[in-house]
Amino acid sequence: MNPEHLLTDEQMIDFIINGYILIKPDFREGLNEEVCRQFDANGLPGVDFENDPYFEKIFDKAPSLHEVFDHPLVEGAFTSLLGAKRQNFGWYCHALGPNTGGAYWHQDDLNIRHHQVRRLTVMYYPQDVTPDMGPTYAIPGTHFFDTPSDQMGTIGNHRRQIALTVPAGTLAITHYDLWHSASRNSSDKMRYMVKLYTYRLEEPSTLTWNHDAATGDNLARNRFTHENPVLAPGSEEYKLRYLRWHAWQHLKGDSSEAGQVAVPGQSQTRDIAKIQGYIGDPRS
Ligand SMILES: O=C(O)CCC(=O)C(=O)O
Ligand SMILES: [Fe+2]
Repeated sequence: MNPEHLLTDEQMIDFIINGYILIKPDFREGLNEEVCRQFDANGLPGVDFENDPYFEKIFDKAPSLHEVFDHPLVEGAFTSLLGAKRQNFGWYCHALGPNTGGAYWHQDDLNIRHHQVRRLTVMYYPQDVTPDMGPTYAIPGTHFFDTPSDQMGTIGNHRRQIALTVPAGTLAITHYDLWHSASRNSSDKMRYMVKLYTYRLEEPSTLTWNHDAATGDNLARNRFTHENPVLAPGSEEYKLRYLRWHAWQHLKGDSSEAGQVAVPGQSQTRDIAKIQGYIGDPRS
């Protein structure tokens, strides 16, 4: 793997804080349009759990997707976040027809959540997504919340929600647990989004991104302390700071550094003194 294709500390920290990054590789001219044309012409794969449990037949319908997901920057981002050994566990095309679709906040799958970077949901948009085309919405920072699904479904607009109105060829690489929502396509165009689920097969033991040992930890510490994308109140913010730091240490292959606070539902011990030391405002 050419190190130039790996993510930087800034991008890794963005991912930990916000629960997503956007990348836009320099795909060859016409590749995005080709993917759309292939879906237009061939339709979507049918559901066949027995023979195609991960829905890989999507590649029969749109073979050009190979080129998208084999791009070195895509590979580099996946390697940075999940290490070299990964397993893909689902491929989907979300084709949202004109005047269809609705919105509700959710986290995918069962409520078995991880604050560490273990699973990704990757969303590739082969078209420019305009506000009327049913962009995916997300709320930065919500990947740390293990939220009862029935309660999330009752939440309407959130003051920090973002619409992924992105240019063609963008991939949103998101933490699997990020709150997100489809939205209504009120345009007269089909909106395509190709989604991949993928997870790490090995615990981190070596650095897998472009980490700068001289500056990385300080940058992480400062940003984890001061950024608050979801506008969590103080009583929640300190938890996020801890979880971010723990996720960072986990990626660095050294979870012991973070202190051993118990995360609800997990069997870790608690070292409050160390954590309080960390969450103290470094400006004071
Ligand atoms: O269609 C979208 O924009 C989002 C769909 C969704 O919730 C998902 O892919 O999990
Ligand atoms: Fe979803």
